[in-house]
Amino acid sequence: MDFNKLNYDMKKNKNIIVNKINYMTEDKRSIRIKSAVIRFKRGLSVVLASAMLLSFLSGCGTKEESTESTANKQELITVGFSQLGAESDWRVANTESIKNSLTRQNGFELMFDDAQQKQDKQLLAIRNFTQQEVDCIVLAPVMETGWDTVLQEAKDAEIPVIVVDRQVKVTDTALVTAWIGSDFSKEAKIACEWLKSYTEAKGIKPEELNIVDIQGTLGATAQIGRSNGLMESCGKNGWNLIAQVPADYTQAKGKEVMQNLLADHDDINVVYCENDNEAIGAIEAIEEAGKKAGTDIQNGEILIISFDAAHSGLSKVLEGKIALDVECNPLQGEELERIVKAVHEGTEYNKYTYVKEKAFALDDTVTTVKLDDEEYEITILDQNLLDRREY
Ligand code: GYE
Repeated sequence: MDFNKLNYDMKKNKNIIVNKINYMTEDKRSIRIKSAVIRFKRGLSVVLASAMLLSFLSGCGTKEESTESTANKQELITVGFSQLGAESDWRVANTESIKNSLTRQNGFELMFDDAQQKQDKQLLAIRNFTQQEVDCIVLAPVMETGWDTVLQEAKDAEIPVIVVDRQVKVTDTALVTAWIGSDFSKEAKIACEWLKSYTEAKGIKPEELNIVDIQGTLGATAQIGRSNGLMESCGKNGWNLIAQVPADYTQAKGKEVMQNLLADHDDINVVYCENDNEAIGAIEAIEEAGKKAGTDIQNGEILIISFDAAHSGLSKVLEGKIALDVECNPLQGEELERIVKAVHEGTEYNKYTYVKEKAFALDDTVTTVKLDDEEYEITILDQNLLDRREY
């Protein structure tokens, strides 16, 4: 076997592979990172070593089937996926989407770890994946900080790390190979601009709005973007922000927090829930307290804003109980698959990919909102749209 030729053919092949990303991206800075080349070199040495082994085995008259299955195994890209938990419908859909894309059929060997919303568990999972020398680590981080050491260990072991959903704050940005997720600040702006237009259209004065914010897990990018966006709008518009309480994105905590808020304040007329599960919990608390979730603030109804627009949340929109649901798209599997392959093969990909998102309401008082220079359309929900919802 001519190993020089094999080496040359593989290099040539690497250079002509073109990867196309059909997704909405904001950062057009396509990169070809060093670690991908290192991974490629590592792959190359594995192939060379196995080629030597194969030629030795075939000399010994070993059966064809066994050489074939060895080759098949080597083609699989091993991925360790540390998912932060299963706290919401969004999260379950995100896990499903990634599992459905990183399949053996698509060329992956996936190792999955659910950290039950605990960063310690995620740190452990990443260390395990690094020790097992996976080809790539995928991380959906519970919060932004605290990742430098484990990600440095992965980098030292030449393992690329792709972050999905929330972001990580690390001193060396090269610790993250790529990221896919949502623009949480933009989601908050859409929600607040809608509230501004809606209340103006109904003749409700800014100082009449008494808002409570049921926050997500503190320190998560989704929480930071959504809470900060609301605080800015309250300051700008003169709305009263009477309380901000975290509820970890779960229905049970959303309900408990809302019960306490209702006990402490009798003038709440807007509840800004940082995800659908919290909103569903809050609605339960509101109804159990004998109040009504709806849009008629002037007649005592409590207006609820939510994020995710999962099927469960949209059902509440259609019932008139969630006034606005801003979409956060969890279906990141296909894009992740493309990026993992590109990183592995050393072809081009975008470092940052933002997914596309909509916003849904039942009431058609507001059909567009203005975001800086962009006109953003509000989708008016109907049964047909709800029936077609994938998650
Ligand atoms: O909104 C929530 C989930 O980080 C975007 O986390 C994600 C959020 C999502 O648990 O439902």
